[in-house]
Amino acid sequence: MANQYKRVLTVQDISCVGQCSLTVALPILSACGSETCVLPSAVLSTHTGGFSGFTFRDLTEDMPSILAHWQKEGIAFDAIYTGYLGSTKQIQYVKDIFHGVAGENCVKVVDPAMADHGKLYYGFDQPFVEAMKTLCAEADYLVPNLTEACFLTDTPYTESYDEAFIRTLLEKLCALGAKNVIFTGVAYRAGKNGVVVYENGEYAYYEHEMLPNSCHGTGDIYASAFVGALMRGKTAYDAARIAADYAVECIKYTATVENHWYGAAFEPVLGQLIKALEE
Ligand code: PXL
Repeated sequence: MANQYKRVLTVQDISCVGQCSLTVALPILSACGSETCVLPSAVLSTHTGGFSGFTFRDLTEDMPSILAHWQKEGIAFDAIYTGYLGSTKQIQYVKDIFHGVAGENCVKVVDPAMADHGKLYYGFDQPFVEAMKTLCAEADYLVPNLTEACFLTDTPYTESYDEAFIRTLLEKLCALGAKNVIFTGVAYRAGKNGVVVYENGEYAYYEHEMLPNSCHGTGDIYASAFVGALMRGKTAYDAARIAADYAVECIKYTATVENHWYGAAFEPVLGQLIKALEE
C-alpha cells in the first residue's frame, strides 16, 4: 500500500487563547495522521472576535527568510493550507510559498478566513479582499463560508438564497481561478445546514443538522478536518462530509460546557474524527 504519511504546511495565525487557527489546525491535522508544519502569519494574545485589547504581532517580514531557508534545505509539502493571514502584503509571500515549497502533486487549500455573518473580521479591508482573490486563484480547494464567497465575488450578502444563487457564486469563485470549492454553511431548508462540494464543475451537496448554537472557530475546525481527511486519501466529498460531521459534534459538545463562549471544544470529540477516518 502506498505510504499515507503526508507532510502538510499550514499558514495561519497563532491566537494564543481562543481555539482558532493554529491551536485548532495543528492538533486536528496531527490527529488525522499528517506531519504538520506551521508558519504563523501573526501572533495575537486572543482572536479578534469578542475580546478587546488583544495584542497583534504581524510576522509578514519573517516569511521570505523562512521560505528561503526551507528551499535551501530542500523541504517540500504534500499540502499547503492557508487560513487567517496577517496583512495584505503577506498574501504575495504566501503565493511565493505556494510556488517555492510545493511538492509533487501538492494540494493547495485556501480558507479565505476573513469574514462571517455578512461582515469582514476586525482589521480587514477591501484591499485585503482584493489580494485574497489572487490567492484564491491558486487554490485547488477553496473553502469559503457564504460571507466570504460574497466578498470574493463582489456580491451583496444575503441570508435568503436558493440553489441558483449558490451555483452563481460557485461559478464566479471558479472564474477567479479556484479549481474546486467546498462551500460551507449552505442551508436550503429549515432545521438543516450543509456543505456544497463543487469539484470539476460537478455540484454535490451534503446536508446535516442545523444546530441552535454556533461557535467561533468552527470554520477553522472544518477546514483542518477537511485537509486532514483529504490527506488520508478520502475523496473531496467524503472529506467534506467527515469534516461536517465532526464540526457538528464539536458544536454539540460545546453546548454542554458552561461559559465557553469564545471557541468550540473540539478536543473531547477528536476520537470521533479519528474513527470516521478509519471507516
Ligand atoms: O477563526 C477565524 C479567526 C482566526 N484568527 C483570528 C480571528 C479569527 C476570527 O475572528 O480573529 C485572529
